[in-house]
Amino acid sequence: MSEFKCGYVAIIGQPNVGKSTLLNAFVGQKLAGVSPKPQMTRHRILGIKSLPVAQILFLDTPGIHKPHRSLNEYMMEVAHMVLSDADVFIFMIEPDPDHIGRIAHKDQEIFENLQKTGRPIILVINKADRIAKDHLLPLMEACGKAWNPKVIIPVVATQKNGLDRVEAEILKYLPENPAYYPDDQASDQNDRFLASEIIREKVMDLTLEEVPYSVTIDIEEFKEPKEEDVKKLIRIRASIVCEKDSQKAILIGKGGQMIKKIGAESRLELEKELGQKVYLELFVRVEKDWTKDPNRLREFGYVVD
Ligand SMILES: Nc1nc2c(ncn2[C@@H]2O[C@H](COP(=O)(O)OP(=O)(O)OP(=O)(O)O)[C@@H](O)[C@H]2O)c(=O)[nH]1
Ligand SMILES: [Mg+2]
Repeated sequence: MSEFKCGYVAIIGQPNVGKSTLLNAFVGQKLAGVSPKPQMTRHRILGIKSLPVAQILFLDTPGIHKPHRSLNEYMMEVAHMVLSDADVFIFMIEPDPDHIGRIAHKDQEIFENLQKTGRPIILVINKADRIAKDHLLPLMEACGKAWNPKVIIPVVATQKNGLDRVEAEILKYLPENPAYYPDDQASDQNDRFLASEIIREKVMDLTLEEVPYSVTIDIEEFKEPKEEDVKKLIRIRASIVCEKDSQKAILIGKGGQMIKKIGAESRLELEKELGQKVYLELFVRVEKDWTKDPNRLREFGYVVD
């Protein structure tokens, strides 16, 4: 009989390819924020999938991009740290409908960095629904020729298509180890983090240009309901922290419309994910240029440990 397996599988790729969507799909619950805009994920996010024969520890990472301020440097440090922690890589790319069968230069760079680690790479082409089937083949051929990966698996993460194949492939390379976590645990993050991730996701969706990239969420209070509380409300007080007064004005909106919308959408999703009623109090606060200030970054939890 083969031994139990457990190990870390890092999901690596350019911003916006669908890494967090895949993580959430594998674990079957929302752990990471997902956005149509790039650079949603800022931290390493662990998703635990327990099976009878193995425990797969997925690590979602910030999309690989060129840093241009301290916050982005932090994000790239996280991605690089995960490179050294992982036993197996899922290297995720997405097809470019305008350049059939062409590998992006940035993907070539990422692949070369992964290859240097000497660990197994499972190549996943996500968003296979975005192109015609006969356009997928030239890309698979180009990847096979350029990278000679162990396997190439087209998936549609939003529809959970192709995930079984990816899982079967992971199990081939996962090291023999006892489970690191209890089998009913889905992550090492708490509900406070989930709250900040969901609120920031709504800011990403509802605001434009530089605003989403200038925002962090400060959860000032997160109170579970007390025994005697008949309504069983989770009370959350949070601030959307931005960098400039002009951004604050946008986040509040005319007559407070924007912050109301962010609050209402966040509350609905929080209630769904936490399975409880939520009372959410939301504020906007300016902390000048916090994304460029290492001390402020640390205060807001952007710390590499
Ligand atoms: N059509 C299609 N869209 C997808 C698929 N997977 C993800 N998306 C969308 O792609 C966008 C980016 O998804 P994310 O999961 O946030 O991407 P990410 O790689 O984690 O992005 P960063 O955190 O910014 O690096 C979202 O709008 C998703 O809904 C897919 O299989 N098909
Ligand atoms: Mg992400």
